Amino acid sequence: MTISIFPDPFEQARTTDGVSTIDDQNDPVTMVMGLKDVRKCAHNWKSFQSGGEEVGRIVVPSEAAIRDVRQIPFEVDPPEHGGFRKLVEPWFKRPLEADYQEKLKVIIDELVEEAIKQPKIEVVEEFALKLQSRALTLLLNTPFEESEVWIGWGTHVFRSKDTDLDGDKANLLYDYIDKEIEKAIANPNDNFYSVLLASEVNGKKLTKEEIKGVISLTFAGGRDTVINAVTNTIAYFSEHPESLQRLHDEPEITTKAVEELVRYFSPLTHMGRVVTEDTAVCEHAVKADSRISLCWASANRDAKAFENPDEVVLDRKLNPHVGFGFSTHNCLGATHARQILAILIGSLSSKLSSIDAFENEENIEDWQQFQRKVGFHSLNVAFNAK
Ligand code: EMZ
Repeated sequence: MTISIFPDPFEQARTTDGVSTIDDQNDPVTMVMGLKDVRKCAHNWKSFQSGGEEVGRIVVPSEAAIRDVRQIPFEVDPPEHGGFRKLVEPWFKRPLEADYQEKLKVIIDELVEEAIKQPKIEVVEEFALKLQSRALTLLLNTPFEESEVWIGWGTHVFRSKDTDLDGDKANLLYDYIDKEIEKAIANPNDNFYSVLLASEVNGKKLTKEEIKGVISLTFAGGRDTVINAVTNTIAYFSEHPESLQRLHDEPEITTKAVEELVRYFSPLTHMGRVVTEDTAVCEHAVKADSRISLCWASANRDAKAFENPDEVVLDRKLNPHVGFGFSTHNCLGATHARQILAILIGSLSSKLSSIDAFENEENIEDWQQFQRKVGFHSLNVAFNAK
C-alpha cells in the first residue's frame, strides 16, 4: 500500500517546538503546528489578521506579487468581515437543499458512469477537475456549459505547471470575471453575480471590485482543494475496497467518513496571517508585520487531540479537525465541499466493486524542512463496475 498513505512531515516540529519557520519569497512564515495553538491563533483576529494592506500576503506562498484583488470575505477582518459573511453565507448554504443535491448527484453519477466505460482514466484532469468545475456551476448558479471554460484553466487559477505564481493566469481569471459582471449588469438574472449586484452590505451597494473579490475567492479557494480531496478519496478507495463496501452497507457513516477524509488529507496545508503586534506563539517571539501560518495539516495529526492520528478511521467519533479552517474565516465553501464528497462516496460505493490504481505522480509541496504530499499531479485508475 502506498498511494493512499499521506505521511505527516510535521510531527517532530509539532511535538518538540510547536512552531517552525520557513522562508517564502524572503518573507519568513512561522508555522503554528498543534491543534490547540492553531485554534487559538485562528480565533485571535486582532493579533493575527487576514485583511492587512498587502493583498495576497496571507496566502503561503504569498500571492502579493501577482494579484491586487482583495478576496472577500477571506481577506477582510472583523467587524467589516461580519457584514460580508452574513451576506454570502445563505448563498453558500444552498448545497443543503434537496434540489441542489439532486443536481450534484446527476453531475457526479454521470462522471462515474463515463469513467466506468473507459479502460483507464486519469483522475486529476479527467475526473476531479471536471467534477469541481461542473459542481461550481451549481454554486454560482450559472449554465452548465460555462464549466468547459473553467476546465480549460487547469487545476489552479494562480499556478501553472512551471510556476506557483502565474500572473498571466490570474489576469485571465480577472478578465473573465469583469466580463461576467458586465453581462449581469446588462441582463440581470438569478446567478451569483446578479445576486451580489443587487445586494447591500452595511447599507451600501457592493462595488464591482468587491463583487470581483467575492467571485474570485469562489473560483480560487475551492479549486485545488476540492480537486485534491476528490482525487485522494479515489486513491484511498483503490487501496481500501473494504471501505468502499462498508460505506455501501452503512451509508449512515458517510458524514463521519467525509470529515475523517478531510482531516486525514487536509487538502489545504496551511493559511497565513499577518501579525499586528509584537507577541509570542508557543513561547516563540513573533514580530509585528511578520507572518505566521496556521498549519491545518499538522494540527489534524495532533496526537493530543486524535487517537491514532495517522490512520483513517471512517467512523471516528470525536473529530474536531480543522481541515476547513477554524473560527472567523472558516471555509465558506465547506457545505458545498462536504456534499461533493458525500455524494461521490455514495456514487462510488453503489456503482463500483473496486478501483485499480496505475501510474501516478504525487504532488509534494516543498516547504524546505517539510516535504508534504498534498495530492497528485496525475493518478491513473480503472473503475470496476459491480
Ligand atoms: C485563496 C486560497 C483560499 C488563494 C481557502 O483558501 O486558496 C488558494 O488556493 C488561492 O490561491 O488565492 O483563494
